[in-house]
Amino acid sequence: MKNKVSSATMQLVWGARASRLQFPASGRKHCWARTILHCLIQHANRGTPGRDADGSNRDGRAPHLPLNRTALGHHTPIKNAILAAALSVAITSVRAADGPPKPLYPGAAPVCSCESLTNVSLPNTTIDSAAIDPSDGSCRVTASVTHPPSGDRVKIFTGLPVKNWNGRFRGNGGGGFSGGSAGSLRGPVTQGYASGATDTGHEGGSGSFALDANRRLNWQSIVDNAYLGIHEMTVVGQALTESFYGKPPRYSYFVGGSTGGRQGLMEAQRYPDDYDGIVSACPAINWHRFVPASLWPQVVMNAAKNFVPKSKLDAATAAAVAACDASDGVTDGVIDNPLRCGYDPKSLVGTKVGDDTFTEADADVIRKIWEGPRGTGRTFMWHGLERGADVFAYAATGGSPLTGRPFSISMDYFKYYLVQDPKWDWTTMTPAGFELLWKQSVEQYGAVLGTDDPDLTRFRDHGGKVILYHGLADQLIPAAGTIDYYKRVQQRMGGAKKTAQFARLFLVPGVDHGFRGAGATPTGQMDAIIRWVEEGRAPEKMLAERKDSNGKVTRTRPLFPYPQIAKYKGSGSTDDAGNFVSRPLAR
Ligand SMILES: [Ca+2]
Repeated sequence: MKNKVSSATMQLVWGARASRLQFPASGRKHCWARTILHCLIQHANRGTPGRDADGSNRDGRAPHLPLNRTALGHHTPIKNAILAAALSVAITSVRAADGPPKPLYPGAAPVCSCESLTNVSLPNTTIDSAAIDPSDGSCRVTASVTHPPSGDRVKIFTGLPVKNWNGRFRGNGGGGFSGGSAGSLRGPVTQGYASGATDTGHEGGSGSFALDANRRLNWQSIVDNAYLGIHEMTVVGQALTESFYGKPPRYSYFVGGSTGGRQGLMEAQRYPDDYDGIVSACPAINWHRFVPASLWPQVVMNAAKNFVPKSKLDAATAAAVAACDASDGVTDGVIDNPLRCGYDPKSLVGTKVGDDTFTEADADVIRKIWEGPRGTGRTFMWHGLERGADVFAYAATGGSPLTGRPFSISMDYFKYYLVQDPKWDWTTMTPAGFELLWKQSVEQYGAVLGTDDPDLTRFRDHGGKVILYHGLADQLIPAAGTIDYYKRVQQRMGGAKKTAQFARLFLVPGVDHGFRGAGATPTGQMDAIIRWVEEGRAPEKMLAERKDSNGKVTRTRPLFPYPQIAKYKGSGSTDDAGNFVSRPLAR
């Protein structure tokens, strides 16, 4: 909340409150007196650029995205399950290694009852309920925000610890097309955070909200999901926090992976005063490019009339790992720098994979998947999956004979956002048609969903800090897109050193979209961002851990800020982070 309103406005507000608004002289204090203050703050915040009256976005900036369970039903049950699980792990991994942070206001206690928060008044906002959650004793508030004249309804969930509030607000992100859920509040609230989440205007993980009943684009829903919902959640959540404790959160943090990672960077780009610290894991930025690009493997297989079975895809991935594993100095099943691995699957041609034989046509499909989509004249469209990542996530097949099972989020995006036909048959699309729709996506949704604006000046000047991290075997969002974005931030923000003063990217070898795999999983991100924001201690490295099935740590590795990467020094245990040093990542 700090720095959100000018000091003059603040003085006016506090002055008004002191002179005209009084808490009841006896009994439990009520929250209504805080309401006026928050109305004014809300109005100040709503001035943030972003949306015209018709709901369209014209300011050239970008906001948010998602990856979650989707409603492709029979098309993609397996991938949906993988994705949902991966996202849950990704987000959990942000929490797991961190203990509760130290309280900023020791002894802080509510100044009013939980139930009285229903009296808080905010513009275009209805407080639907406020009650103690019996399972954890926290105060849970559900609110709805609308944007007249639209009849949209963005649901906002806020959790407020009755005891041991640590003085901070934490916003939590969603996954896939899901903006978020109340379920994400439990962990942060237990650690003493006032915490918020939102459905960004629709329930579930389908992208169908983008179309109305007449198959026209529902721009209000698109914009709510893209960026408005998260901002509203932040404004309402911070206001409720101040109402409940009688003081605003001293610091605010946003944490999310995948779509949540995009939501965090969207906040930094579009609403730079909302948060002091952002943890952005495997962010689904570049949405307008990477989401349509994720259909490319199916387009390739469909055009070649060669749907490659999972066994052959896995064989190619294993062969690539075998070929490039040792080049980083440690044979551990991990390609530390897949950007340098040029393994060609031609060496597999003629070999047996189960009862099948790997063919030149199979090799050609896999080459094109790794290369990524290319247009007319082989022009670059987007990055492919890195060697070592699970190719099946994009190139899933099933049935007999084999047919394609496109990635559900990509499929929804094509059907609802691009083609505007829920019954669209993707198999009728040629590579040329794919290129046209990809270009449409870039032009139509770049400023809305792309979240690739490298200008973080306002966020930096606000004092904001952001930690990004991305698995180098991510099977759903190629890390190369995040590297591209970070390099663009460096160029825009005055170079590598100046950028590192407020934004750092950590690449994580050998882990997927859920930060699982042969590599080690990052830990301590929340502690790191708090230290950076509150103590000015920038993260020089982070620790990644690999655990066995009993939870025992069997390997540690350091992670260094891009463009540095950990390199084995040549002696000592390769399972001990102490035996690795920082070296520049080569491309
Ligand atoms: Ca290796």
